[in-house]
Amino acid sequence: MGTYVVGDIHGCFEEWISFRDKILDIDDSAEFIFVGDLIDRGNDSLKMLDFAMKNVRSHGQYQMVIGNHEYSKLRDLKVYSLRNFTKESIENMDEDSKLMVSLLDRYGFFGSLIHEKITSDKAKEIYDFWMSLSYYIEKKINGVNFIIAHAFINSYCLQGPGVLIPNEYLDDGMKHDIVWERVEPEKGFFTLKDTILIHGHTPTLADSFKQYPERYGKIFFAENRINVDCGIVFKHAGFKEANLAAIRLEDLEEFYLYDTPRDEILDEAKFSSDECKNNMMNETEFSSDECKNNMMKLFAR
Ligand SMILES: [Mn+2]
Repeated sequence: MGTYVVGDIHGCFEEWISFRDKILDIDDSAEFIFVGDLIDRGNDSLKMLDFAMKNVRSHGQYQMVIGNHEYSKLRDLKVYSLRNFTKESIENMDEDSKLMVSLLDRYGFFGSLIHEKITSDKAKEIYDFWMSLSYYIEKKINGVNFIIAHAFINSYCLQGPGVLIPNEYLDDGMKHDIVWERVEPEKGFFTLKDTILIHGHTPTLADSFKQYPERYGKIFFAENRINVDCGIVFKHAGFKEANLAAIRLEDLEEFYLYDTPRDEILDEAKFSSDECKNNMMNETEFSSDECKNNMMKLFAR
């Protein structure tokens, strides 16, 4: 039985179900932990949200930490839940009011609440679900300490050496930064040096990853940090390398929805010659694969 930490899904519900079934085929008691950002950008945010609300439990087969796309909607969702919207009142809403609600966020989430006639009572359930989520989950597996969070956890979230402030005592600034922070691809998880941080948030399709073509669109290992966001939703925007990925905590085995051979991807001339030149001039010492090998040694201790 394995623990699979799954990258950002962003409304790609069908891809998620295919990926889950692919993993369950080889491990029928698999446990899944989402790194957050289940909604927005993709077409099926509400379906994905519905799946999460039905299945995610704090110690269940499906677990989850909150992402910035959930976090940033909390306040407006609370307002929505207090407006006493019913199916009837939404049906009778004038177009201007619908537009005002749909403009609450730039990804169309609130627009789809109106479109699907989501009542205030239902919105309150969504709000309560998101409020119940942790900002980080700690796991100790085979003697290795893991922390799962959406983006990063800075040192000011420590309450003492090697000890993070418990979820319920994090302040709003800390919560904001845990779901939003972006650090350079190579940076380790300096906050807790003896712990591996597993996170999403910055797809490994981002420009900053182009200098590591062998890991472009794949799970990225940096010292004691693992980025599992392979940007599945950007498949719909023409990124051939976009993928849905999970890492198995028991042995750091990588799992992908699409097992595209690397040569095929790299042959696509994704990288301009200018970029190639920059890469050659960089002559960086950094190797993500070497980072992975070093992390694997932790299991042998
Ligand atoms: Mn994010």
